[in-house]
Amino acid sequence: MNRAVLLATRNLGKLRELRPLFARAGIGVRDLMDAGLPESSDEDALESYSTFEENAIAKARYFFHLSGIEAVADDSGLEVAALRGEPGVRSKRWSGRADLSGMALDHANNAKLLAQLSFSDDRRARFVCAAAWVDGSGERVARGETHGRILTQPRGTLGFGYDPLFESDDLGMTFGEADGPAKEVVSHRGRAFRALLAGSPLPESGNG
Ligand code: ITT
Repeated sequence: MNRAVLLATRNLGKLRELRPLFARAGIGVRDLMDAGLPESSDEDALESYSTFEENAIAKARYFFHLSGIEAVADDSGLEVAALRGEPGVRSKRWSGRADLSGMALDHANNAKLLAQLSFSDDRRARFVCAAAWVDGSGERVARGETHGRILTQPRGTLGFGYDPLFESDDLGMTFGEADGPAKEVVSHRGRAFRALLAGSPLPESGNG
């Protein structure tokens, strides 16, 4: 029987990045809609912890118990040095605009970031991702980070979230300018999931 892991995220940007990563690892995936799990208000309470790791485990655990399918989840965000690590685990809802979603929400968050840094010369920031895997045999979590600086204007239309404002130290361009494969090599998400998969009992083929 083919094994498929549940990619437990509602974020389409994350899904776009995770599908090729799992495909290259030879692991079949299903997303939450494939698995017949439409969004529910119970999910609002999942990310209530102060660390990325605890939130990622909470998401993966919730969806594993709900579906019975081994589940991976990611909790991620931006930590800005001059803002003492904000927005951190609050990155998604930082703007306070509960009425917005998708690109409109990203836009509001980016506008707040530019406003908060408008008088700051220190533009250093890092993205952090905790990637969690929960199945019947236990729970694992791995972290990835990537460093860069926040520009004064967005550049590029690729990616999602804070990508157009984040100039990667590794790439010398913003994550909004980098295509998926280029971003994945150095990104917090690429690093976290590669570390997670390196520690996994992997897939059914037994070739690796
Ligand atoms: P799920 O919980 O359903 O996975 P989410 O968008 O709620 O989706 P998070 O709680 O982990 O995910 O919030 C992450 C936020 O951090 C995300 O909405 C972006 O604003 C930002 N973020 C995380 N990774 C990013 C990336 O690679 N590029 C740009 N912004 C990112």
